[in-house]
Amino acid sequence: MKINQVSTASFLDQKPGTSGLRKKVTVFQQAHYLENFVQSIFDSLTIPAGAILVLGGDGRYYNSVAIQTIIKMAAANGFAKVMVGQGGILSTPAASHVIRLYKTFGGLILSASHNPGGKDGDFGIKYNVSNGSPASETITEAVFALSKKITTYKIADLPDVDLNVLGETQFDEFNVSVFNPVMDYADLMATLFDFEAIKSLLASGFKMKFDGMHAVTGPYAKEIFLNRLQASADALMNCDPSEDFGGGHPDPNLTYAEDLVKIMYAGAQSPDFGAASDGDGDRNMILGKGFFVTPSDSLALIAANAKLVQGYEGGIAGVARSMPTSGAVDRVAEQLGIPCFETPTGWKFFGNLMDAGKVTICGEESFGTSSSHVREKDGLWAVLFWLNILAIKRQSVDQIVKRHWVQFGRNVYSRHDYEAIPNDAANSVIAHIHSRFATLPNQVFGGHIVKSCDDFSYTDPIDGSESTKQGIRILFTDGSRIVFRLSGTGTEGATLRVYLEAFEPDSANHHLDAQVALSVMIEIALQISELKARTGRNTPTVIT
Ligand code: VG1
Ligand code: CO
Repeated sequence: MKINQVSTASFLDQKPGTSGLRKKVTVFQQAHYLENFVQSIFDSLTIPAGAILVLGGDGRYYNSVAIQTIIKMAAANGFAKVMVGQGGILSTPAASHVIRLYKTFGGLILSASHNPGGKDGDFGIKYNVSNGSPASETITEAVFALSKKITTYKIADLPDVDLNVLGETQFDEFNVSVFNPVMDYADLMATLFDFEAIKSLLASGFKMKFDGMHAVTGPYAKEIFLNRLQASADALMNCDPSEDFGGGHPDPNLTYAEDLVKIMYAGAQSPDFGAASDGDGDRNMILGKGFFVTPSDSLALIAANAKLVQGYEGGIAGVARSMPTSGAVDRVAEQLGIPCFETPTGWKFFGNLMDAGKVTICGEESFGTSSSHVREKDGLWAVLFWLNILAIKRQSVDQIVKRHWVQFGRNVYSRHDYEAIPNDAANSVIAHIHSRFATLPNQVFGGHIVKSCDDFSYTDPIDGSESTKQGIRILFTDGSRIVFRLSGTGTEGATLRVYLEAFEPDSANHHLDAQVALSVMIEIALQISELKARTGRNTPTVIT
């Protein structure tokens, strides 16, 4: 096997964000761009003899081109074997599972998640370590530092591997295995959930609709829902992956999953349960007939009902949520007498807590929920968890949520995103709020008194690493809260996220629409931030 050392010049923008490096496809298509980043990852590692690399992605445009390059670079950098999902397909949670199941060294996941795909869309790459978790900030910072001074990369002179044919190809000491990306994952789901109970729910006239959004979960959904749970074919929509996600935006929320939302809000004939997942299969949206479950409520409800589900019937050790996620799960943890951890945004902060056995279930307000069965968030897992709960409770989705609110109170919650605003404008909003930190406490806004404000920082309880500047929190004495944060996954300008939350113990008010119930909080957020004047935006791009 001939190994070439290729001279290259560094790019200065290869800084991984919340979840890996995400850029426009055209940026990744620049000569040496992908190679530089992959070599920087490999250079940050000590690769032992016999190391296996798991490789795959969400099937978006450039996926298979990148895979062929990475296979050759892995060979040149000392990996003994690359395991690649057939067709280059591997959902993010399935990749995490395969990394763990086969005790591999780690994996590269090619995805820009919920960002649009296609030639003019986004591409991305993320490194996961041997426990299946996204690399920590310590690693991603080391990779960024190396990427700024890289001068050569190593690539083996090998032919392309046919990614569509299952099986092994041997090149001297190096092996490429193309494996079925669906089966191990589906088998894992079958151990966690009562497939017989779900099967009888689906056979009882209960109607479900799952929207794969033309993204990676399609093949997984077909195997699990059609083959194993015997759902009828019309239970699935958009389950054939395409390189540009059917021209859509594979983000499962009320704005971008609008076809599913229409079906679920069509009145009496709507299905009983609707769900969708994102580009790489780690997000989920849960809907009932004419009813939207906020991700924060979904997390709380899953934790509260975990004992009903076979994989969790022994109880859960603890829960964790990202800081901007609502406090609904905190109330469940308190009642269950288990710890609840508050981490910065991004799944990489949950891995240590799970490895240490401190938490079983984790979630984020951004449509991410999962458990310690993998080290990523897991869209289909959440869908199956809901179906399992529904199969046992035999109540409607909205009944289950409303009863949960009666028991625990309702954390009314919404997130307003202002996408693709100029960086300067976004930074000026954040700087302006910072400048008010000293004077905000004790001020009264619309009857709400500011208790405190800060920039969230986190010390990992397991390894002691610190993460600062993780979002501005304005906390009020009545328990309501506003959070401002800049996105770390966008590829155009800046995205400013405003997270709004108020606690409503009184069930007489639980029927209120979140935007109505939070209207005062929304006004306060705009007033404190001067967002409209500073960004020129009068309305959010997306409300969830
Ligand atoms: C967003 C979400 C965050 C999530 C991240 C990756 O990050 O807010 O909760 O972990 O996306 O999800 P940001 O920095 O844009 O707010 V995925 O499904 O895009 O890998
Ligand atoms: Co995703």
